[in-house]
Amino acid sequence: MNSEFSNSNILEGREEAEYLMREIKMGNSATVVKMGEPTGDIALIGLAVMGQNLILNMNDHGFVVVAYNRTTAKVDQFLENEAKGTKVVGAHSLEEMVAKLKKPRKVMMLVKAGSAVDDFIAKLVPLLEQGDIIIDGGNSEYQDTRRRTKDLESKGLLFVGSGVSGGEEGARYGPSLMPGGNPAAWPALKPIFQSICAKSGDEPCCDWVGEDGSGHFVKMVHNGIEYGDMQLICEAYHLMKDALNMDNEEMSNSFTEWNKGELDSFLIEISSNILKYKDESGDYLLEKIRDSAGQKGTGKWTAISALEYGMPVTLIGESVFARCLSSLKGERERASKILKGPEGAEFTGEKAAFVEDIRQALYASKIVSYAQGFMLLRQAAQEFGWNLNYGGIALMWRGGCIIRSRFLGNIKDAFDKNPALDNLLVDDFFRDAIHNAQGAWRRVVSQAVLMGVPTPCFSTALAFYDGYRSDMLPANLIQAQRDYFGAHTYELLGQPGAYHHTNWTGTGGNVSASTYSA
Ligand code: NBP
Repeated sequence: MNSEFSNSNILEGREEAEYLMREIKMGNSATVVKMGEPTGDIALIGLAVMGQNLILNMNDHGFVVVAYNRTTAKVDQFLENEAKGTKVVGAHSLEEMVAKLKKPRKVMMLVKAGSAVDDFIAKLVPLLEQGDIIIDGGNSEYQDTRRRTKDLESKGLLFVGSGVSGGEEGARYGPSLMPGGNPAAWPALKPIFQSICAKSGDEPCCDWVGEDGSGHFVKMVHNGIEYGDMQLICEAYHLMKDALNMDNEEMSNSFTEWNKGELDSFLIEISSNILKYKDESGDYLLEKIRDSAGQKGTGKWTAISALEYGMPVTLIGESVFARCLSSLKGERERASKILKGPEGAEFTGEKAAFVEDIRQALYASKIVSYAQGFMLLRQAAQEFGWNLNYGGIALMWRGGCIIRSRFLGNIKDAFDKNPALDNLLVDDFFRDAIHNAQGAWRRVVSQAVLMGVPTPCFSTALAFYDGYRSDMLPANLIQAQRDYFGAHTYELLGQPGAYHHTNWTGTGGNVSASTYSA
């Protein structure tokens, strides 16, 4: 069947005409449009789960969306099913799609990250005019977004790379949106993005993030933090199960309780539900799931960026490695028959008190993780000259996305109080929170070590905290060693910037290596 003359197309044309007649009858001059003129507020390319749901969300908020997909049969399917009875307009070619858009044209892609995005951009460029906007809402790598923003700017087009978080449900009813790129695009996008996004109270969980790749960088760090949050919850579960021998109902109840306080968050809520979920045979499903974690790469990208920009984002790094270790299932099974843990280590304290200790350890570790995530954002902003609004970013994550939590409201407050805050840990609220939790945190990490229960993220967070609060670390010895074996030089306390070399053995020369810092 020639799709140009499909039933859905006729239906769509009729619905469009009826819609326009209704608008004309309403007599609202702002909404009256002439027949034949383009009516599309925005086009959306990519009719998979995210694209379809975002279109329906935009439609609910009164925007006319032109829907397009590489496999055009999906346009017809969408119009005949999910989009039936809506104002959504279909297009079967990019030319048709562009012709249906009001100016400046806004074209959003929700397609697989990578070459698909570049292919669509290449096809769109000849069809668009100066000032038109292309938005990539997929999980693209931020360096790609930097390149695309620059490239399209040279062609007079405005490019935006927007993080979209919240999965299917978020896309449908309110995602967290993190747009960055060419700032000239924001005034035209703002009314659409801020009406379809999640809200925290009355405030939209979407604001302009910053220049070129910053939107996708912020989304990447969001995903890294998500890895960290998930691993912290897993460590709490592991301790409850193996150190305290709690059953799934008890663990679920603890998580439900935790969700009423400082840890109130989407991930704690779903973990509580998962723990008590039973399958058809009446068994807890969780305990039957293979303990080998998957990953798609955004946690790894965050850890790589942390290494690249020299920021100690240790908790996200550990959470990625914890997934890697979990995936060595066969090797672990073999090792478990060879390698022993501590003999007869049993928990002898008071169970309820230790559950509360675990809650506090989780809270303190989570504060460290977010502090590290914001350190990475600050460093990237410096690296690329982005003007990031850190309080605004906390608000963007406050609702709609996977890491949404009450706690992000406290982070926003901290940056509102002091936008130039050095580190979240030194904010009064978080300083006091860590001071209150640190006794419990240390007990949990010690107990875990004694019992042989691995808690890589609780432990690394505590080690970071102890390192960050130390005015003196043993790096003086590293500097001495480097100078001893490689004449790499060292600075003296109180004299930064002046480099010295010592002939430590009396047999080396006095020539030093060129200085560098890493
Ligand atoms: P997918 O990531 O599965 O992508 C499906 C879409 O990409 C379809 O429209 C498909 O067209 C198109 N596509 C592919 Br695949 N290869 C293409 C190519 N070479 N050229 C042109 N189009 C191509 O869909 P999704 O899960 O809805 O995700 C969309 C984007 O949003 C992705 O970047 C994803 O990482 C991101 N994201 C997803 C989620 C989530 O929860 N799923 C959350 C947040 C962000 P076709 O129909 O013709 O094959």
